[in-house]
Amino acid sequence: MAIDRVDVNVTSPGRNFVTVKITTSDGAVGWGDGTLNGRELAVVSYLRDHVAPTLIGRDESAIEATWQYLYRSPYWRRGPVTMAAVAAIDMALWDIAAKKAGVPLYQLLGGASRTGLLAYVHASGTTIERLNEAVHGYVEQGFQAVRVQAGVPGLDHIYGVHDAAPGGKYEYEPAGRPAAGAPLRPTEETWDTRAYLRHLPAVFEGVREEFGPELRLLHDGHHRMTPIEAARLARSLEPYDPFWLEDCTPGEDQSVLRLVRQHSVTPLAIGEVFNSVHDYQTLITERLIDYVRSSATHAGGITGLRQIMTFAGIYGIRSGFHGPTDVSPVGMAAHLHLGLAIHNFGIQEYMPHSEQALQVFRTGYRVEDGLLHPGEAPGLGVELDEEAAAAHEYAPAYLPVNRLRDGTVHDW
Ligand code: CS2
Ligand code: MG
Repeated sequence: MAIDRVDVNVTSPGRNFVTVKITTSDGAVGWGDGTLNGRELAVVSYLRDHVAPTLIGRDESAIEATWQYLYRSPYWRRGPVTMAAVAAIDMALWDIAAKKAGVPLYQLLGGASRTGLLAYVHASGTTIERLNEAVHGYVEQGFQAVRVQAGVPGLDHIYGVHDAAPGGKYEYEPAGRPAAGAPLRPTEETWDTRAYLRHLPAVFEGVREEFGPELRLLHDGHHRMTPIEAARLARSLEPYDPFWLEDCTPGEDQSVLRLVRQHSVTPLAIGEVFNSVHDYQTLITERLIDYVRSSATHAGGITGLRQIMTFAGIYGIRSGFHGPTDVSPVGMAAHLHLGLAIHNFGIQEYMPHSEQALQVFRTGYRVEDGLLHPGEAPGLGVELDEEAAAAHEYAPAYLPVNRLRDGTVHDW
């Protein structure tokens, strides 16, 4: 059998998603996620103009060979656009392979290593009190791990920090759409690292006091610190037993984490902006991190992410796959199947998609007592409803720009 069609779907049920549909000559269909937040159309063009035409007629079961063909043959390797495109094709081919075998994908990846995947959810609040209210809502639902982000006195707004709406409904959407008639530009936010470093230990103290020692607490530093600032933060959080500190420095300079490690035993997680195993070489071989944050969607699909996890496993480093709402339900399913199968699973980020998105993507995965499971449907277990998707036209949206108080563009 062979690949007959490669279609690229762009839909925007509340936010943008790029989805590949591969159809084979015997009528099998597979879905893959290629969503790259704020740069979606670059991936669409890469797929439609440069990838799809080269795949027609290829054996759809040759997944590894197709991955290598897409990775090596264009000469220009890696990069987020390329690897999101490779990811979408790779997921769709794995989806087809598992559907043809009549099994959920995790069975092809080695079978289940556990009964469910420990999930962490996002709680935030402009004050510690509001944050604790949000955490309570999740604990009541049975979640055992929560990422805590809070407002900082003196800063108007911080990325990822919102108060839950009355009734506990919590919507988090990282990319912003300009108001009607406004110029198409990212919004701007102001950042002050000193104020943040002073305040964050009090946030952890406030949450620990309220919830006791058992609840796992995570925090995302969003690449905003220098190495010495990151070391200070990691050390100052130690009394509150953090599960991890994520993206404490910009990840591209791998060696800076040596300095953070010299000063702290707070576990570190990094990699949501990485797109290949090579981005992790120093981090993994020197054991500078504890958790791999990549997503299948941005790191070459199941094949790419599995390479990273095999390498990480040799060094005892575990998974913490990126699971924001900008990874579509198809990408999320890929994480659940891979996470269920690999030995070195750690934790799975779980930011539930909106009702609107879930009317377009029909999912079979579930969460029970804070544990995720991909379900038993053959393949990935997620289907795109193309008719429902067609009702939501693409609308550009951008992640914000972060500036210091004097206007200097800052990392985030
Ligand atoms: C965040 C993401 O989930 C996370 O840890 O860092 O929300 C991230 O900001 C978005 O994926 C950016 O598109
Ligand atoms: Mg993050």
